[in-house]
Amino acid sequence: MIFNVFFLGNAGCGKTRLAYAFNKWLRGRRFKSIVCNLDPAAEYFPYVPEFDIKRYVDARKLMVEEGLGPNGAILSSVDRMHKIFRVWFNDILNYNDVDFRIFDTPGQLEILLYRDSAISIISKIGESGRNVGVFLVESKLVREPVSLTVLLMQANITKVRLDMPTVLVISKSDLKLRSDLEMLLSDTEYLENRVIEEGVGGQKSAAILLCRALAQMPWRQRLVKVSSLKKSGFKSLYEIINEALCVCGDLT
Ligand SMILES: Nc1nc2c(ncn2[C@@H]2O[C@H](COP(=O)(O)OP(=O)(O)O)[C@@H](O)[C@H]2O)c(=O)[nH]1
Ligand SMILES: [Mg+2]
Repeated sequence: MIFNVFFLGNAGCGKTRLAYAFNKWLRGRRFKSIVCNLDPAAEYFPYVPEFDIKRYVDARKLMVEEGLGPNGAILSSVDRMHKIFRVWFNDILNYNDVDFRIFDTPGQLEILLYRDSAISIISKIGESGRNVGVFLVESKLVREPVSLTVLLMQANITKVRLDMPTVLVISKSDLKLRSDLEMLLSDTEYLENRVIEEGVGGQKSAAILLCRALAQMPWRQRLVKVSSLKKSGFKSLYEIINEALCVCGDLT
């Protein structure tokens, strides 16, 4: 069974670097793995992906051809990717003896969340293997409890929209982390108390309500931290991906 691993998260959270570094790590452990770029607007890769959607749909070219702005071109690209799915997906299917396909996704997470064509692409890919999402949360955005609360909510929304098992992973862990991060992630009451103590202004009361909603849908998983820079945490990432797809479903 092939694992389709989707790296998800906000622009700049480290998806592209991790796709490259994790792929290399997997290969070093004798797994067969490929990287597939699904970002039609990707400008630069630290690697040459085995599959690049830009060979079929290139947002920059669409800007010129259709007289669109950058955002319009990305939206139009995703719709086009959906329309010609079979054409490009065959290229990926040609790598039929792999264990992992790593999908690097568009910088703008909202395209995946709110565009039906993007959701449909992910679901069609899932017919060829087992989909798992890795939602990356950047270390510097989790130093402050209100920001962490919002990101946790976003991770939940992503899981609901994309309808696949999803794990939460802290990226860029070589940068400073809060010492109570594990508690913040595993105990919503503790998170709420930190929001009350550390939050400011009007956002605080709304964040408290979000914490209470999160208490109904907590991330029951252990803390996984990765750094593409230091090449650390990849074994934990590999293990949690496996566990997310295992029938037992226990990620603690
Ligand atoms: N310190 C540190 N920086 C990183 C790491 N991974 C990525 N970055 C930096 O974060 C920025 C965005 O990374 P990128 O992989 O392009 O993010 P993406 O937009 O999610 O694909 C780049 O400047 C990277 O060099 C990491 O593990 N540690
Ligand atoms: Mg990227």
